[in-house]
Amino acid sequence: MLIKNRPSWFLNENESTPEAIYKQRREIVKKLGLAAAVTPFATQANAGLFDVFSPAKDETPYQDPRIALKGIDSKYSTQGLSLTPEDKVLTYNNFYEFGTSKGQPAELAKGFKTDPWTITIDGEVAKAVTLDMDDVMKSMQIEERIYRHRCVEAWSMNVPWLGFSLASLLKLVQPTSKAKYVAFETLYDPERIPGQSSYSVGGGIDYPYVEGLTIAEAMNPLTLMTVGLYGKTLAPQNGAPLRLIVPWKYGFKGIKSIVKIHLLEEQPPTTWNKLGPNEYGFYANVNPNVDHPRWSQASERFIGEGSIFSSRRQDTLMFNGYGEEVASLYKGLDLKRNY
Ligand SMILES: Nc1nc2c(c(=O)[nH]1)N[C@H]1C(S)=C(S)[C@@H](COP(=O)(O)O)O[C@H]1N2
Ligand SMILES: [Mo]
Repeated sequence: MLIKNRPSWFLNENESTPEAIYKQRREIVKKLGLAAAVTPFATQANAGLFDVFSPAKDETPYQDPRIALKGIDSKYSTQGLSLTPEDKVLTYNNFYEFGTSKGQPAELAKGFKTDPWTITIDGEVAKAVTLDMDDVMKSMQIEERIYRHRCVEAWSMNVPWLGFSLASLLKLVQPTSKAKYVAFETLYDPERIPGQSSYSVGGGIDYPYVEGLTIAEAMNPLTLMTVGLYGKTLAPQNGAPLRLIVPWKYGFKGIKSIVKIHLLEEQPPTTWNKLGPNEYGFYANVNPNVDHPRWSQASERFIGEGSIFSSRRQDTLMFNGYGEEVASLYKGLDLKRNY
């Protein structure tokens, strides 16, 4: 469900630090004479309670920050698979900086300002640059690419993204011959991103979230710098204003809200690999034959129409169905070892 209006527990932007949220909750708990055994952050279960007793409601209607965006059709779009409904793409998210449970990022990222925004591209390049996101939007040819989106948690979607190839952006900076890898970094701003200052929201991950690709993966035409979905610019919970989509890899490679792109000679560290090196590799290519230690990757729950809990299962495809375009990148590489 896409919640159009702010829930009553959602604070004004200038108050929305984790401390402020926590203090407001504590105040309410005190007023009610309730025991303090209430979690500091609203969950779906207790939101109703606070709805009833919340003293001052913010009556300003919530303004959807997304704006209309068109893209030209792409030959790379998925054929013959229905789309995941927009409301599911907007609410069934992983963006741990805004909460570790599904539905939480859509709420906690509301009001997250992504304008102005700059992206720095530097390292092994002839021309390092800092680009204004507005200029990126004006200068890049936006395409619509319908891609399969497969999370390592064994669910999948089919999403009409809008974006441009990473290769077209990297050409601007002219990578040097030493540029063997590309590293990406999410914005680090604990004052605006609750999970970066609160363990209970962000799961205690070492932020900023970082990801990486080999230069060949980065230059593959499928690799998409994504700025929108479903005919609009990205919502904050989907990684506004700019995120990566690498459709043949597990979703965690698709780093959100990027501010830095650094080209380098050595393989860069990546967030999930640092957290669990035997569970999450650097490559993270979708592969039905290589199971995650805790679950099988042979099939996936496709998030479509109807309840998430009754999603149908479908077989997982090698390289998520993009083998024709990318299998040659991994010739001679042992994909069981290099998961
Ligand atoms: N910065 C950041 N990027 C992130 C994540 C995250 O927690 N933080 N989660 C990843 C995971 S696990 C997935 S599956 C996708 C989910 O993207 P979506 O919510 O737009 O579907 O984002 C990826 N990018
Ligand atoms: Mo994921």
